[in-house]
Amino acid sequence: MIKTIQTKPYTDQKMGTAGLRKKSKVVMQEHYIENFVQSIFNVIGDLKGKTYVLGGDGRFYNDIAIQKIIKMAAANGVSKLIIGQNGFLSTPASSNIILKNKLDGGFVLSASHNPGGENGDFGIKYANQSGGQCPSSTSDKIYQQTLTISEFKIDDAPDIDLSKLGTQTLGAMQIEVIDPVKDYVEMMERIFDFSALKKLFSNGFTMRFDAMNAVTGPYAQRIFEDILGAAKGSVVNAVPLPDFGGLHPDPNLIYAQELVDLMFSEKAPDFGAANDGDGDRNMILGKKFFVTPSDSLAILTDYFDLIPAYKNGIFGVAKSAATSTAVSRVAEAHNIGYYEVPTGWKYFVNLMDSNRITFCGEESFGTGSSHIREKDGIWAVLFWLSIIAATGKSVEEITRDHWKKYGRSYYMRFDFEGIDTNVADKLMADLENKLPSLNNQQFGTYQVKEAAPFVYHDPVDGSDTKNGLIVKFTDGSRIVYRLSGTGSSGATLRIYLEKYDTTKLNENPLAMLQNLLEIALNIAEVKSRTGKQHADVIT
Ligand code: G16
Repeated sequence: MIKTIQTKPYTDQKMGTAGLRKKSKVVMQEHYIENFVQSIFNVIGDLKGKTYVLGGDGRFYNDIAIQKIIKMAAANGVSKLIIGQNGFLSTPASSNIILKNKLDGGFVLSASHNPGGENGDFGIKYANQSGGQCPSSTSDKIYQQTLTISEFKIDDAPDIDLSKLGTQTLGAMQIEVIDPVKDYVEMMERIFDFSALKKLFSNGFTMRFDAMNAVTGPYAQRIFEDILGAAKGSVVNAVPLPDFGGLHPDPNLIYAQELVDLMFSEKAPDFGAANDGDGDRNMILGKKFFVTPSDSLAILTDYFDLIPAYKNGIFGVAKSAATSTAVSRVAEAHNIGYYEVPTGWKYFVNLMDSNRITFCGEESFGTGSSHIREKDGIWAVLFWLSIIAATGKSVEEITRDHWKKYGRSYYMRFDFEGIDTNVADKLMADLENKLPSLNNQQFGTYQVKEAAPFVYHDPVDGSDTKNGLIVKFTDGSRIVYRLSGTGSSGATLRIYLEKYDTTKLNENPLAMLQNLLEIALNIAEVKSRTGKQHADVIT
């Protein structure tokens, strides 16, 4: 029976960089999910004939939220839902299902790399028919709906059994429960040369993949161990758990501690990688060696012709403004298109759809290609393994060769977390006002070339987006300031530093960037305004 339930609006349902992200306890409030989902349905309008994919990273509340969405979809007239078995689907797998089946969109229940559990975070990413997350023009409309919503529709049915594969119905709506891994594996087999990768492992190559108790465990075990022949146990933390077993599934040097410790020990395997909660982020490590995501994007782009799916050429490459400029030099060398967009994978979608780019990536441990419209953690790992298989070189050798060829962008990010939002907003506003006065100023050996907000004009839909403040110096060094859009409470100030060098290739990044860091902190008055003497997280 379809019920119409009265509700009151929440005022905090604005999507951030990637969907809605909140503390689990916020999302557990009465009608919170219902309000948000009904607002999306209201903006879409007529749902008759429409099919959506639905799944999540298995975090706490995934099981409850998914049942609510199923019953609301049925009550609102959706024709069909395709759902990952037991409610699991990684973000890249979900994007693939949308594109492969030409669906109208989908929902991924995840707060990505944020911790899970009752005291952790929960989130919903909403994708449209592009396979990527909806553009800001749509999320703005959804936010307006959430502010005025007064009722939602829901089917009063018992919970749907999502453990069995196959088709069932709820009222007039079809529900197809699918293997969350199968289509994704088939896609990877089409992109990469699996026989070359099998040979790599049969020759004794060793790896450790840390799924961080999140969604990629089953994908990674199937691909790396079952199909490619990596030793059993190469994939660790492989069972998705509601609280990620207490891990913070953010694949970086701080949170992927277990993997980092192993890779920097004498027992390190040849290769190490980790993915985040919903499987779109990746970290790449060699023996005692870390590859920055910015370098990773540049290196993958340089080796595009080793991969069967790209060997006939790629259109171009894009990065977020905060990401280092390493890939720009590769784009120039290969004479391919090069774009800089605001932070947020959704800004790459138009460039991919219009064949302007094939590859894209971000400093925040995201790399991907136009095979889908989300970043893809396992894709990045398979790409690296393919380069290793083809060149016979280690991760470190591949990266050092790259620096020799193109020079090195020393790059680091400093995060100041848990700042009062008013303090953070004021810091950014005052800094923006100050930028014009910085032009041509000298700071030690650094001279400012240009200081301005980053404004992106989308060449496809003509929209303009302002995101972050950039100070560029005459030697090519850069400071980028922006506030994170993925947190669930308070504000996080991110400061990104880059210094390019063609001769000093083996220095300590922190030593290379120390002066720039002091300049960045002083310009923005970070210490006096936030009370913080040091960054909370450095990557
Ligand atoms: C999301 C977006 C990315 C973005 C990242 C960091 O990633 O999809 O495009 O780079 O957030 O955003 P922020 O710096 O605003 O916190 P994910 O993996 O969280 O979906």
